[in-house]
Amino acid sequence: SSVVGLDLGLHNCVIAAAGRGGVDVILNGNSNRLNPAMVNFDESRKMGEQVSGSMPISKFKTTVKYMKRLVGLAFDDPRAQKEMKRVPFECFPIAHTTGGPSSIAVKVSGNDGEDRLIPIEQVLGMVIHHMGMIVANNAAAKSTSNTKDAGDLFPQDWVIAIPPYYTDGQRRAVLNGCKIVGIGGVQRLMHENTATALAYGIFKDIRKEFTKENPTNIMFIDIGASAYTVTIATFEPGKLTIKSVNCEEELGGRDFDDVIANWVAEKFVEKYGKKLSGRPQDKPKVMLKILAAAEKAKKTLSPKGVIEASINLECLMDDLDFNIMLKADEYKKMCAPLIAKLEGPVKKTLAEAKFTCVDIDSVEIVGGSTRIGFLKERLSEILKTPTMSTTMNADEAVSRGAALQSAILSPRFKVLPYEIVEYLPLPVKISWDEQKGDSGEEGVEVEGDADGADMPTNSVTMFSRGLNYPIVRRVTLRRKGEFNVESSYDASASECGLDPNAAQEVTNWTIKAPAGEEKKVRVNVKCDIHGIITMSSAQMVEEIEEEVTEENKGEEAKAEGDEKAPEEKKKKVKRTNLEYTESKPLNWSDVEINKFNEVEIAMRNQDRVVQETSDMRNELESYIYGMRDKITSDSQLGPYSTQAEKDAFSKLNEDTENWLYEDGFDATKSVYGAKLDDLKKHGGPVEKRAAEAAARPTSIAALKNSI
Ligand code: ATP
Ligand code: K
Ligand code: MG
Repeated sequence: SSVVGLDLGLHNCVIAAAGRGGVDVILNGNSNRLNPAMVNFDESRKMGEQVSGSMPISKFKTTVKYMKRLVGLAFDDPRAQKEMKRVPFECFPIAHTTGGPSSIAVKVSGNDGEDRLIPIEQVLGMVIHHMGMIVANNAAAKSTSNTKDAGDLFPQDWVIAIPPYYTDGQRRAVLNGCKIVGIGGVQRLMHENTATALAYGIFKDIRKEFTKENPTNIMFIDIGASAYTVTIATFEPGKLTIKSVNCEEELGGRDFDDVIANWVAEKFVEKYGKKLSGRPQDKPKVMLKILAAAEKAKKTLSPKGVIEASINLECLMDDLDFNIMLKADEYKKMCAPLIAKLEGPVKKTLAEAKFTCVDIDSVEIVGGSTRIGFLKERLSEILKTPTMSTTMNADEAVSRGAALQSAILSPRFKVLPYEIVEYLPLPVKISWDEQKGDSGEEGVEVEGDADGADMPTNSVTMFSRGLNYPIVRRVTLRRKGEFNVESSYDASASECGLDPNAAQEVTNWTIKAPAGEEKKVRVNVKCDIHGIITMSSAQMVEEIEEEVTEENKGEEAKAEGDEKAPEEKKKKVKRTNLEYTESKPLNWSDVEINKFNEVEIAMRNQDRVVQETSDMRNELESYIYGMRDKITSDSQLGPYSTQAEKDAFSKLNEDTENWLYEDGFDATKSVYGAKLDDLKKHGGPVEKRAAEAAARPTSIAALKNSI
């Protein structure tokens, strides 16, 4: 199927496809649903579950992860700096041709031997593309026509789930990552929590489980690898409304791993202190080994009733082994500061929805870390409800919901209409150059219910927290010549841990009004379907006393916004679109995106060469093994060649086998192909004779039957 939804997790990516039979999570080549969000840039590129076993530890310098928390941030951003401390590979600043703050990049070595920086968005894009290939390969394997190339089955319509806390810059970064790898069909960046709500509601809606009189209120709780999200959604027939959502970006599975890992490191030092050549904390590989063991112990301790977990680390450091028991109650005690973070978002979300616990019909939990027993217990306490409901599959809900949204939006699908009322988490302010004449109502008019009451005259909170989107709003200014309008986050966004003054979050538009007399200019700003703030249009509005012609009417209807045409008799409103340019720090230009795309295509070709070489090598190897005994065996090829032929074939077969493990270990595809052809020159004719002989008795039997 070509309509997909992607859960782009910090640790795990899950992809679901919409088809005639409903929505299915697509299994990767190893028949698993969860795909590690990692790319290894060693000799050849490996992605998702190809980065397996101990590779993330043994090759930590070339294994890139945590893209979700690095894209769209300036290198110097405190959030980025914090995240970079968590990753064992090196990050570099990468400049933009337009100047401004640098983005984040990683270094990879190309097959030309040159090192180059690639932006972290591109690495995110690689994972997204890899997920698309899982769907394509799956479809190719199922396809009955064997002419289908997996590439032709690459998904066309995408909905990609993102955290609601993502800023404008982070949202743009995901789309840029997609563009770099050549994915154009992103219909929507959808909030993960909204995807979960849709996955929960749509089938119940079809079964008519919701009523208009008595809407159903559900609280969704997602605890993943990095973040904790609390949402309240209300369901009525044909419609879901996000009432409120709050996130704690610093609470997820990895924080529990850290707690255990730090404890292990301390105990290790306690035991071996003087013998150690340094602190385990300062050795990435040692810490990564401890972290892997910590995650394992954490999972062991999740179910209620388990009292301890053993942690066994062989040759951890300086050839010393380390084995220790972690008691469940001690673990819980160590996690107290993390557990304490659960309450805030629940309270805030209830308050914003104007609900109390009793209004909530059910609490649904998703995300890998909701398996931690004491988190469920604490949530039950906070919510005064004995059970957390697990109606949905904890790992699949987000991808399924995204695939459903993709089907709703896709022209390729006929789905019953379903309304989703979104909730914009971060309030957006629009401001403009001050200019003489801005005083009072005449200079500035803000339409819609934008909240401009107690704002300075040159700015307004245009998109407030909780607004549904996509939506267009506008401000009307009197202007001549060039002027600037800016979007940025409102000061109250700092409550969500965001620096509203961060340069990278500001989008600037330069609008070109005609010189001369001041004119009324309508600046239409859009919060688009992805939650990205863009300029919809800037229009000069003139009142002209003129007959209204049919042609003019058409123009009128095309104008954007939700305004009604002013009803003035014989006065015609003329709107002229003005030119404008947009500038946004960290947003790559088309030229830059094309340049990265070229690098991407080269890497992909290189991957293909590596794959085809390994396939050819395998083919040669299995031919050699297949023939080894067959050549001489009396029950197989033996009777169909002379002794001289047998000797020659056997010798070449043996020589090729030896070559394969010595000089031929690293050969090219064409060399392997040539070796295979040489062998087949011997094997082919013999096999043909054998096949003819095998066919003879049946032909005679068939002949007899037909007489
Ligand atoms: P995020 O939503 O924060 O971006 P994600 O979607 O990648 O992250 P999930 O796939 O929902 O995260 O969950 C992964 C996390 O769940 C990991 O930290 C993992 O250790 C944890 N996890 C998985 N199974 C268990 C378990 N049985 N007990 C405790 N934790 C678990
Ligand atoms: K996930
Ligand atoms: Mg998740």
